[in-house]
Amino acid sequence: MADLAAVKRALAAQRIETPSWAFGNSGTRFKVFAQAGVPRSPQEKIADAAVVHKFTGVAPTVALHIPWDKVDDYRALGEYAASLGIGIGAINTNVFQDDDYKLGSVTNPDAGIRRKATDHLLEAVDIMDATGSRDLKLWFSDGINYPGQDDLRNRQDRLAAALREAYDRLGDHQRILLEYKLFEPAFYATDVPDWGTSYAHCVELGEKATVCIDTGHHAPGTNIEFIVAFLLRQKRLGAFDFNSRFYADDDLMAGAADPFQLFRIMYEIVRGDALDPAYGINFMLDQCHNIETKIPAIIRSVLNVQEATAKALLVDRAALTRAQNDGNVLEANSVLMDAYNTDVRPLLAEVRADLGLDPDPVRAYRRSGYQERIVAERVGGQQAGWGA
Ligand code: LRH
Ligand code: MN
Ligand code: MN
Repeated sequence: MADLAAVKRALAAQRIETPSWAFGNSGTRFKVFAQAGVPRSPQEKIADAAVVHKFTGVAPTVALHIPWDKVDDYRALGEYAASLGIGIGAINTNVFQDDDYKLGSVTNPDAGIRRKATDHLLEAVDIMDATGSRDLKLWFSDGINYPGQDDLRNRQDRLAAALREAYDRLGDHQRILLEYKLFEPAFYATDVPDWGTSYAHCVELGEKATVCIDTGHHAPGTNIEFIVAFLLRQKRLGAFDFNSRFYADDDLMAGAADPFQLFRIMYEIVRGDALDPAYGINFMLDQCHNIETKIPAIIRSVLNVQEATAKALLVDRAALTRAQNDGNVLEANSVLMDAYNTDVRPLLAEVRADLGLDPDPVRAYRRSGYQERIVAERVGGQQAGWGA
């Protein structure tokens, strides 16, 4: 049996980071459905993130995306967040929305464009310095659509050179999170397509470079928990972008499409003693809420991650090890499934009550009147950044 008091302590200490862009209007390339009450500024996104933290108690940081969250004074933005009780999380770079980047950003054959893209990475570190952020999150849309379009290997060299510059600019407490994605917007070959490529670049860079796993960025059927186990063993797992997918990079609510997968991932995290914030993994959400109301959907996503984590913590690890060592296949599998099939909602309600929170954060949000207030006050909400 798992130690219940220890499970509750771990759940109360868990941290999940929200993405500023999830609060803004978003959509597919076919249509952006505008919602009433969405933020008109980075400050209003931060205010909404603070509300998610207020009701969940476990989401005290918000990731920014630059230039979507561009302001004149980043120090003041960090102070504003602090005044609302939250911190600035990962700074996400954006080298994918400029005409110059049609053939790539840091891997572009044109040295001038590579310079511009690399300068953006360095600017992001300046923003980290001003806001107190620890994590430089890098995702490159770079890749090619046609065989022969560019030299695959030269592109790796150009990527390595840009990463080196960004890495050398980091302060002691700062680090790079290098995200991979199999395809889209490039379709034939992506320059950082998988965890192995990201991992190899991180090893080449040094200890402050780690891999970010976006759960929506794999081929269908990929065993993501294996990647988690492997990277933890190598001490190179730095972060998650949690979201759900049915088909491609769907960016639906974490834990909605496949809660069992999220449980299997969180089990490897627990098994690797990597849940504690002191270990340093940034458990972020990276999702869009195109048709559902955003703030309650983000709260729901935080609860889904908590539920998967609670089930992972409930696995009877002694019984599991025994069954594994005995070669008892069915028993080992049922030990894991027993934990997965436990209804952990009452346990999480207790954890929240102990923290002085409402046991049902979505209902508490709905009762709070915040949604009605922002709908009345905010006119002309900002788009998250793409899909126009
Ligand atoms: C790319 C991605 C990456 C971006 C975000 C908006 O698909 O997952 O993390 O920064 O979406
Ligand atoms: Mn992502
Ligand atoms: Mn994505």
